[in-house]
Amino acid sequence: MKSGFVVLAGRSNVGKSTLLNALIGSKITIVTPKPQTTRVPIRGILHDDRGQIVFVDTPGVFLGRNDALSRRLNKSVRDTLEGIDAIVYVVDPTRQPGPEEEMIQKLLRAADKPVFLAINKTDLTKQSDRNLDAYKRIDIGQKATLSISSVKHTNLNKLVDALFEVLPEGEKYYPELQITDLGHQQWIEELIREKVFLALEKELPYTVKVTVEDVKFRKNGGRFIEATVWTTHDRYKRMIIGAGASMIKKIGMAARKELEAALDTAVHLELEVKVDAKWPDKFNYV
Ligand SMILES: Nc1nc2c(ncn2[C@@H]2O[C@H](COP(=O)(O)OP(=O)(O)OP(=O)(O)O)[C@@H](O)[C@H]2O)c(=O)[nH]1
Ligand SMILES: [Mg+2]
Repeated sequence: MKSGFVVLAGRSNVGKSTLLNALIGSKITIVTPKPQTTRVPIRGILHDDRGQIVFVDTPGVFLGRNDALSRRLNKSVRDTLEGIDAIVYVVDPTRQPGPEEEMIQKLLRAADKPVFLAINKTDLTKQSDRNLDAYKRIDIGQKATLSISSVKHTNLNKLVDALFEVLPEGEKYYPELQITDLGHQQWIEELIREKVFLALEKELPYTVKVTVEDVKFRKNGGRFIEATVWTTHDRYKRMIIGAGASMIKKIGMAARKELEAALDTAVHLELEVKVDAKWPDKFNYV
């Protein structure tokens, strides 16, 4: 039996979370077209005849902002690289390599673990043609370079095969039926945060965190969920609520729809928007 921890690392927005979900075959971690979507390392567990791989989705390295939250997100990537067995370094050929790639490559070299370079989004041939060679030239002593598409599931089997080759023999870390370490409450918080990211423009999503205050199970099987959308300023609060509460209603509706589909039951979701200017300074990813 093989078992081990594999970290998915890379710049923001390259598709690490999409890859994690595709590898596990279930939506475990949230995905949006905006950078810094993932805020805490989230585990997805792949079970197979050969053993078990614990994949760790990490926040993307992002140098576009130098605030407390960004610094912690970047630090969390460094921390997850400790005590692991292998790394999948995910790159996105639809964008040119930038300073973030250099920073990540430095971290990966220092981690001194087996690395696989996964060139993602290869389904977007038109957009990626121009940069593909630059990514193929990357040499950080990787075991192999694979062209993949997380959306089309291209070559993901090859990636898993290659990972099993390098993982150590060992006992399972998680029971057979467990596919994530994310708790129910945190899952709901993340799902609402995804809808916030998708609905809000510009810097607004980065001022937001979500907490679930209460989940009640109703007699008929339905759920009553109370959650708070936190932001850092009163004027952001007004924008998140929107004219006639249109924005928060839109966010709530999208979140409720997905919660109902996933839980297969009626959901009553109450969202309140509150201000805590200090939350990004207090933010902790562990
Ligand atoms: N066409 C295509 N789009 C992809 C693929 N993988 C990811 N995407 C898209 O890329 C965007 C970013 O995906 P995420 O999975 O959130 O990226 P991430 O690396 O986890 O981003 P952070 O959490 O911000 O670091 C989303 O719009 C995805 O739908 C792929 O293989 N093909
Ligand atoms: Mg992510």
